[in-house]
Amino acid sequence: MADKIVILTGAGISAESGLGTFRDEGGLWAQHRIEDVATPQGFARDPALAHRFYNMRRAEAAAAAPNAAHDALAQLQRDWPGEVVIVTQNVDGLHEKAGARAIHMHGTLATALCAACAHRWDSPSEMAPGASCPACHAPAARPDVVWFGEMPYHMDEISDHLLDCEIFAAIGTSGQVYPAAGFVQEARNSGARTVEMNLRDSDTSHAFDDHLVGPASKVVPRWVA
Ligand code: BV8
Repeated sequence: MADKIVILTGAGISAESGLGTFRDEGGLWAQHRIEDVATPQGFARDPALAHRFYNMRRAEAAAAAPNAAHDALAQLQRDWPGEVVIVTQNVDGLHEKAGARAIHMHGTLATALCAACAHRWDSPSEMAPGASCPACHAPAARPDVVWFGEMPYHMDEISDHLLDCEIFAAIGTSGQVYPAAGFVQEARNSGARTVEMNLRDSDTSHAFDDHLVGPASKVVPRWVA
């Protein structure tokens, strides 16, 4: 039986597609306060500011193309004889653009969410405060992304995958945001071999068996080959 592979991706896999990361030099969190744009409290306080932040990121993601790292993971999902599960913290949709399937634990810019009835629909390119839900008509539309203090999506499914994988890879993530940063330890506890692919050490590098250092567009295709 071929090994089951679980791959966690973060903003670094999309950096070479031109999308900003969060914590690198000049990253998104250097330009915007997390408290203002990526928390429920910030959204309640100033929804126009939060919508501007996500409208900008939605436009950039729509214009971005997958890079060789996304393509290599899509090819791995097609060619590997065992199961390949991609869990992404990214909301940019580039895994799908490359033809891969991914579990979006932090949501996605492509859908809007009704905070009143939890209805989801294809997000307009620009969202504005007070936009109403097409299902319940409450003025409660918000970006369908998981903010700090909110429970990431699909956690039970992800935990099940981590319990029975033989290989766990983390690509382009700083290992600073939980619960994603804790996945490597869950995989190790299940006996998986773990590999980190990043430009530099992350906060969880100590927990990985192997390290492939370099840009994702170079390192990931080599790992997949
Ligand atoms: C929750 C929104 C609980 C969407 C984001 C312990 C356990 C559980 C929770 C916590 C905990 N300790 C603290 C918490 C709370 C908090 C947290 O983790 N805080 C941190 C800051 C300490 N976690 C939460 O609030 C989470 N929720 O736990 O809820 C709960 C329980 C019950 C009921 C209700 C709630 C929610 C976390 C999700 C927050 N949402 N974003 C969006 O705007 O995109 S987080 C944000 O950070 C993004 O989603 C992003 O994906 C994520 C992680 O960042 P990275 O992807 O790693 O990006 P980063 O810039 O940091 O790093 C880039 C990396 O790439 C670097 O390492 C760099 O070297 C590398 N790189 C760069 N270029 C390249 C490259 N690598 C390769 N090639 C390149 N070219």
